[in-house]
Amino acid sequence: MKIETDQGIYGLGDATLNGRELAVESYLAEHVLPCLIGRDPFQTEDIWQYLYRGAYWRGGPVTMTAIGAVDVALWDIKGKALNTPVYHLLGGSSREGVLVYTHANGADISETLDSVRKHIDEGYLAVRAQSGVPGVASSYGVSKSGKPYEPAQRGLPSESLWSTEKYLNFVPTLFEKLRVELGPEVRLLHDCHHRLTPIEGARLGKSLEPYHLFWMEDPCPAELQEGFELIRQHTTTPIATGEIFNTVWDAHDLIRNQWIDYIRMAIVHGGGITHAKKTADFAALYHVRTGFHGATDLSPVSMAAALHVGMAIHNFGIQEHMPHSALTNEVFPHGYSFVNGYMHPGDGAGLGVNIDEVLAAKHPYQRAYLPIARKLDGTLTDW
Ligand code: CS2
Ligand code: MG
Repeated sequence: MKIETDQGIYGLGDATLNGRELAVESYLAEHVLPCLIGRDPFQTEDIWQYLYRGAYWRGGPVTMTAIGAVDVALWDIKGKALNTPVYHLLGGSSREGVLVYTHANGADISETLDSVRKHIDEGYLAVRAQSGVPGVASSYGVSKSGKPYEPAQRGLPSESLWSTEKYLNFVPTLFEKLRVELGPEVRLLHDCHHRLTPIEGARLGKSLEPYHLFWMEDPCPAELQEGFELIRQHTTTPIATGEIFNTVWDAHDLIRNQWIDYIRMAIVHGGGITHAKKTADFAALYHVRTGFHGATDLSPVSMAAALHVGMAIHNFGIQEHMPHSALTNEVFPHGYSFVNGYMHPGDGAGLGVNIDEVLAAKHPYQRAYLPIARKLDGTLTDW
């Protein structure tokens, strides 16, 4: 999304919501943008409160992604108007660079090991490992086409089958092999993608303790925040959750009870930089660090915003980095960079990202859906 000022400065925001993009576009075009005409773009706090409280119907992914898009664009404008990178406005640089992790996956343990090794050779110090599970036709996070993993597909939602039992028996063997082959240094992460019950998450966390994961992500759906207390009672494997959260209230109990170690709420889906900073500051009181979502369904605008916040806040943990395609990077030229496992947002004014609207127009939106998942007996479950 692009917001233009009458001074000729424009800011970019990211309004993507994988599989529900048009809902956000309509919310912005029909309900939000008319209210922005004539406002002072420097008033990020008042505009955030206006869009959040003024809507009456508050929260949720569509609303908060729309607010996030506006907010990020306004911070971009602010930085450009002051000729300074956004992170300077958030506290300046608290670190040399932003530690990132990327995604490795394979059809089996051997392929996954090769994929982790490839990313280590590329310079990553932290790698998420997802593998095909024997007896499960298509496991989460495993590319089917040999191309980088991207879950959304054209046409109606595809259906995949899932077996928690096979998964729980398999995953410890994956990380045992990775540790034996790669040693203790590389930070290994794993995403359960909301598929377990709390006690199953506790079992998995306990079984992974010998392999010292950097984190076990989304062990179970987080609507029931106290479900994470049960996991916490059984395992020291660090826990990350929150990529589908939209406000700090979705994580309030998780954070204040220290039931998690990393909060993943994406800047774009969590109300933008204004709310991400407040959420991070609240999390800092409870030793909870950030691990913002950064999959390829979030644009380079989102990536840049996450890097600016990651540079400035004290309780930064790690940043997800699934590199975008060459075409996406061509549409969104940017100043951020990756060197030896760390990223830096660059020191250009604002976010340091631009958009080639002519090139973008050559790739019109095509509706795509995230898959759904069913257990082997056909019961619908969390994808
Ligand atoms: C995943 C995401 O990156 C992650 O941790 O959970 O890839 C998620 O599946 C997608 O963002 C969904 O659009
Ligand atoms: Mg995830």
